[in-house]
Amino acid sequence: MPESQHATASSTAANPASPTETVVVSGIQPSGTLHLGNYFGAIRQHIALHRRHEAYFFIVNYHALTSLQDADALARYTLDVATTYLALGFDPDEAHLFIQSDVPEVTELAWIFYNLTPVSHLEKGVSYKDKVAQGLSPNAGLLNYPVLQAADILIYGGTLVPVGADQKQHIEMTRDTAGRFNHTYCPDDDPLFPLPEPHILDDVSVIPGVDGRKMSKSYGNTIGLFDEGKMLKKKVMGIVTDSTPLDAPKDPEQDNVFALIKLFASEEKQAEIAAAYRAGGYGYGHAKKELLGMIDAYFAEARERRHKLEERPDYVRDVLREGAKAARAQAEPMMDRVRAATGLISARR
Ligand code: AQP
Repeated sequence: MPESQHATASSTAANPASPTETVVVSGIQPSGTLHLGNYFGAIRQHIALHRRHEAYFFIVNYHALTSLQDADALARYTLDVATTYLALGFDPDEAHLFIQSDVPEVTELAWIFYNLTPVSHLEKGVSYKDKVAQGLSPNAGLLNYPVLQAADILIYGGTLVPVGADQKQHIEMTRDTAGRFNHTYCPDDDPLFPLPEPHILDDVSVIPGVDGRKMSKSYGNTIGLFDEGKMLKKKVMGIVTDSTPLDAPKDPEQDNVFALIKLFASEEKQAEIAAAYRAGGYGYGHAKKELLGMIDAYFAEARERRHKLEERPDYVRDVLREGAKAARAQAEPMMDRVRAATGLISARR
C-alpha cells in the first residue's frame, strides 16, 4: 500500500502566532464503518504524516452524536476506527490516537467559540446545507459542528489539518474562529491561536459513493475499507453507471467506476483503461471487475493485520488511553490560557 502521494497545503494568509513547528491534527467520526472516501480523502494522509510531525488524531464521538444516537453502535464504531488506524499502519509510538470525549476541555473551548460565531456563518456551512438537503434532521449539534471542530483543532495548537476536499470550508471557519478569538481577547503582538492550514491532496477530490453522490456513511452508499468477498462484490457490481451499450464508446471522466479505479491504478493502467472506455467494446461490467480486484489486493495486508488486532481489544484501548493522556497534557494548559484571556476566573483555585 503506498504510504504517501504528492500533496500540497492550501491557504496563504500570514500566521499570527508564528508557530515554530508543525502540529498535525485531524478527526474522524465513528458514525459508521470507515470507507474508501475516508481513506483516500483523509486517512491515507494521516498515516503518511504521523511519523513526520507532532500529530494528534482523534475519534470524534461528540461529532458523531449529531447523526448517530445508538449507544452500542457508537461505542462499537469508536473502537472500530482505532482498530482500523492501527491496521492501516498507524504507529502509536510516533503520534497520538485518542477518543475526543476523553479530552472534555474541548467542549468547554467550543462553548467559548460559540459566542464568537455568527449563526449566519454556520447556516452557510456546506456540510450542514448538504445534510439538510438530503433530508437529515438539522439538530443544533449539526449546525454547530464546525465550531466544535475548531475547538478540536485549536486546543492542541494545530497548524496543519489533513482533510478531504469536502472539509475545506470547515477549516476556513476554524481559521476565522482563531482570528476572532485572537482579535477579541489577545494583544495584537501575542495571539494565542495559530491559523491552521488545510492539507488537501491535489489529486483527490470528493470521492463518489456507489450511487454517485459523495461517499458518506450517512448516505448508505459506501464501500468499506475492509469489505471483502460477496459483500464487496455486491457493492462494486452495484455502482451506478449510465446506460451506454457495451459496444459504444464511453467517457471515463463521467463514470463513477472510473473515478474509483483512478484511486488504485498506476498512471499507465489508468491510461490503458481510459483508452478501452473510449474505444468501445469495453463495458461497465469489465471496469467493475478490474476495480474489484484492485480493492481486494490493495487492502489485503491491512485486512490481515485487522483480523489479528480484533483479538487484542485491550491493546487497542491501551493505545487510546495513552493517546488521551498526551492530548490532555496539551489541552489543559491551553484552557488555562483561554480562561485567563476571557476572564473566566475560578473560585476553586
Ligand atoms: N467521499 C469523500 N471523499 C473525500 N474525503 C472524504 N471524507 C469523508 N468522505 C469523503 C474525509 O474523511 C475524513 C473523515 O470524515 P468524517 O468521518 O469525520 O466525516 P464526513 O466527511 O462527514 O464523513 P462521512 O462518511 O460523510 O460521515 P457522516 O455520513 O457520518 O457525516 C474527513 O477529512 C473527510 O473530508
